[in-house]
Amino acid sequence: MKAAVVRESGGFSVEELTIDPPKKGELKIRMKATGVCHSDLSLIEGRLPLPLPCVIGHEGAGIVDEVGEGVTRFAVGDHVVLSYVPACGECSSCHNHRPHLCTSGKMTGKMLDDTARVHSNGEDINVMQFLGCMAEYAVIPETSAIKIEKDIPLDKAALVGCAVMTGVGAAINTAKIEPGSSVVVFGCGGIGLSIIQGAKLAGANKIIAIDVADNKLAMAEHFGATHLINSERDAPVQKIQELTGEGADYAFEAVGIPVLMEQAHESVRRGGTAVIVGVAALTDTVTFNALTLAMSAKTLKGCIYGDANPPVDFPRLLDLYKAGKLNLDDMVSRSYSIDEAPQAFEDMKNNANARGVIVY
Ligand code: CXF
Ligand code: ZN
Repeated sequence: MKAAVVRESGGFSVEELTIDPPKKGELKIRMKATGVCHSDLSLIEGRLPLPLPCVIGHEGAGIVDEVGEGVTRFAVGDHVVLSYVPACGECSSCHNHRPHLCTSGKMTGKMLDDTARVHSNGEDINVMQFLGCMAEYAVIPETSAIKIEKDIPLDKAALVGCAVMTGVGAAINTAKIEPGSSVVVFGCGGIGLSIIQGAKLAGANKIIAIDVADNKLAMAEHFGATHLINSERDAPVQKIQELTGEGADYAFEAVGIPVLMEQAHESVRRGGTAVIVGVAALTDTVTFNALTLAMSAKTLKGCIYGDANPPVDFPRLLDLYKAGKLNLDDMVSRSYSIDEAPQAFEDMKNNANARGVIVY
């Protein structure tokens, strides 16, 4: 099969690899679509420390091609969206309906039994997040698959596996935005645009989008932003104060840049909530004024995977899509073949797409 592989930090290439059949409790998925996410780029550029060589891709949808021993919940031909956190079902996070926080799967690039399914001339190749789904096939734990209805286009469904779940979930599950709220979103990539959609769904009144790229701001407006700030032209915190009076009710950082995290915290009113969604580098730190932290009574929340409960939330988001309330169609602004994956990442670096998607 063809797959996008990082062998040394700084680049990747599309290679011909072999993949084993699924073992006990695993599925082999024929991939139909894989979203191109900044976290893939972080892995390529070495900011996300995962053992190499590694197949990238963690936002995908496909069709079950083969089921491993003991699998009863899936059959060949089922359509699935992949979750990038396999949930064990037994730890306290899973028991507390917070499977996105399950840590049973270690980030070694191997499968849950600590062995590899993907190989290159006998050499083991790791996979990102138990998926490595920027490839024609992926063997994954069955707990990483969520069955979906067959009438949903898989290139749209794929986005629910990361960007859309993370962004809409940050707005609805993490922040629990109330109708009439004022909301600020720093960064209008796939996640930021999904936060905007989530804020709109939640009935926010003002949705202020911030980015350095005017075409991203135009996309933000298309998905529901009511006010746009180009942070290269205007000082965002000051502008937000002008637009909201005392600061926003909610601010979201969706880039992974420390200074934007500080600005998000500064942008909310006393008692407001700043949610950090962007994935920064392991070595980054943020600074907050120690007195203001207490005196402003603001809530600062981290958010991973939009506080998703994938078996419940993925179908819920796709129902909203089918009802015309969540716009996934315009989120996919360009499709690429797997051979065009390098171009897809170049386009992402140039802010060209809402989301680029590899299709097979
Ligand atoms: C990331 C979080 C860190 C591991 C890879 C996936 N989430 C979104 O892109
Ligand atoms: Zn992602």
